[in-house]
Amino acid sequence: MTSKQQFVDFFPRLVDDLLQDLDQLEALPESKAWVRRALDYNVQGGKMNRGLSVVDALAVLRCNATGNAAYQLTEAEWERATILGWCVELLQAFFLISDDIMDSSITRRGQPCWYRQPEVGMIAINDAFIVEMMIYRIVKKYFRQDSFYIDLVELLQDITFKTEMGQNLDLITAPEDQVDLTRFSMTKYRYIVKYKTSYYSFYLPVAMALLLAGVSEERAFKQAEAILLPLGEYFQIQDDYLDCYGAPELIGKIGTDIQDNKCSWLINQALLVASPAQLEKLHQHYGKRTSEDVAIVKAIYEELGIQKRFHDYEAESFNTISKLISEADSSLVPHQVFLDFMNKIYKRTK
Ligand code: DMA
Ligand code: MG
Ligand code: MG
Ligand code: MG
Repeated sequence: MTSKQQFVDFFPRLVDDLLQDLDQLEALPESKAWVRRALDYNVQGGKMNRGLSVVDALAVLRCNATGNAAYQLTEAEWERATILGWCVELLQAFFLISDDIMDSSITRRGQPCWYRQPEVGMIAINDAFIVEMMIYRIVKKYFRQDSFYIDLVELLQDITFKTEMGQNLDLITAPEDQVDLTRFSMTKYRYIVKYKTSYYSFYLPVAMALLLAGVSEERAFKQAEAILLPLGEYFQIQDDYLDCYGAPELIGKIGTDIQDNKCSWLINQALLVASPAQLEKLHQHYGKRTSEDVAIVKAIYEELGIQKRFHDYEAESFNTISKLISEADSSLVPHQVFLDFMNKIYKRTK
């Protein structure tokens, strides 16, 4: 497993690259200072699971390809995987800056959301676009000569588009001041989550590692997708659980799903088992901003044993995904790639 510290220590080098690149645009010192601050504020400080997974997955793929279980990535291999890992983290920052505006969130990674910084406000929208373009500046600088360059660019664009469509459905299913719980269903939930979370958080890092490892077989990518999308669903269900029951000091953010009228796993589970009287109360109090409304919704979750339902789901999902992994064709993608990912997130509290 790669050391997180080494990965983190590489970031300033990329920031320097990116700022140097701005010279081509004759960027003024104040612009460069702004971009540096936006990058420092929004890209660092997360768990970095997504970025680290590119490095970890490449390490497993190289062990497998060389037939040497103790194979260590060369400096150059490590660096290329680290660069792409940071590209996933930049993509994540781009999504989170905008997600926090759209979700009216308060904190992220233990500090105020970027758009809530007094001097930032809606400038954050353009900052999100800038952070997104940084990905392509980096990819161009480091991978333009590679035969997979266009595949990599198309992969990033395709995954970004999928995420945006997922975010769109997440948002239009949760209109403000228009609570209609009949809009929600587990089917819709699964669709939202697959697109808004699983592709970019789980499939993308492994797909990047496959490209770096020189894998071009479509079947390998399909195999990765078949396991990583369910794993992503499990991850987002944890995210929804933690939104309500997680400790803000640990998750670094304050939950807003109930207030935001979100089609979350918790409300969908509640809708499956609520009595007519409980349903009526949920209709009345879900998607409202006052702490009294939120408390009533949480009390109904309690009555319905939603926390226990989650823990049961978690155990069951671990079994289902472990089975999926064990049945996968390891000549396409070694099982360890998926097991590493699973270990990073199983029973997480942050
Ligand atoms: C996460 O949805 C999806 C993206 C693309 C950021 P979310 O709003 O549940 O995320 P969070 O709980 O981190 O705000
Ligand atoms: Mg959000
Ligand atoms: Mg959101
Ligand atoms: Mg969430």
